[in-house]
Amino acid sequence: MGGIDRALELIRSSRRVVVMTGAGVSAESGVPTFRDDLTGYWSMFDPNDLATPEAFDRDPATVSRWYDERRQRVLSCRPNPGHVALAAWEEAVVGAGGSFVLLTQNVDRLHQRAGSRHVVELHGSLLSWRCTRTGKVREDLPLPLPHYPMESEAGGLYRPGVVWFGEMLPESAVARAEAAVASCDLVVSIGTSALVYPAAGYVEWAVAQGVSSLEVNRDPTPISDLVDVSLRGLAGEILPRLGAGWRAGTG
Ligand code: BV8
Repeated sequence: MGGIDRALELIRSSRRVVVMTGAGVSAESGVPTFRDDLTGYWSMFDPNDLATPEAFDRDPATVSRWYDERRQRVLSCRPNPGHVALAAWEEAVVGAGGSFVLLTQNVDRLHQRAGSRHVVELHGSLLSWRCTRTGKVREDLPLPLPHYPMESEAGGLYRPGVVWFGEMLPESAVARAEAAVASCDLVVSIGTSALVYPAAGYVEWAVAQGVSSLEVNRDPTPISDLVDVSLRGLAGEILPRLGAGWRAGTG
């Protein structure tokens, strides 16, 4: 039986779904990924230069500009068929009395713009900026920022509202992710290199619990041999096929 058919079998018999997405699910929307040679952000910058609290302390202007440019870019991108298929899948599962939690490492908000409602942003969002003095979060800062870095009303600076390397994930996100993984009957990893923790650990934990597991990714990853079915290909092409087959199965 082909991979898609086996994947559909797992999907049709699931009622408590956890999906984990990474940059690959937004690639077809024009949002560069992190570790792909051609488009990866990291190929243009050294992550230690930009995605760490030390980098912001050392050079807040450069880091603020990089994140503001990414914020402007994602606001000009649109959800792709992969995002839309995930939102439709969630609606169908929840409508049938099941549960569906979308854990995302992405900071682009495209899942929410596609209609996904049960989204847990493990690494924050490019649209959020947080005051370094008060911790107050704002999503309404001018686009682009008037200057880099932007001072806050409290006399601090506005830093990107994302989780940097070496920073803890938001407690609320961790709590929601752990609760979802502990009670799921299907875990699906989509468009992620499965290298960043603790996000990658949630999928490994679910697999270790023995729940059904599926991966949709363009390239092989460290979990490709761990999951029940690993589909090689583009999220924007495979997810709509899974969605159509799943809906047919529930007819
Ligand atoms: C933490 C937000 C506890 C910012 C990101 C040393 C010191 C400190 C920490 C560590 C350390 N060593 C290890 C760690 C832990 C570290 C970690 O895991 N490092 C890895 C690299 C080894 N983790 C952390 O630091 C986390 N915090 O551990 O706190 C702690 C506290 C103090 C001290 C120690 C520990 C915080 C991690 C969060 C970091 N923030 N982003 C920003 O966006 O700038 S991570 C960043 O990577 C993005 O969020 C991204 O989502 C994430 C993962 O990348 P992917 O999404 O998977 O993207 P990638 O490009 O890698 O892969 C894309 C995939 O898609 C590819 O496989 C490709 O084949 C596929 N693809 C491409 N196109 C398509 C496709 N698939 C389908 N369709 C397509 N069209």
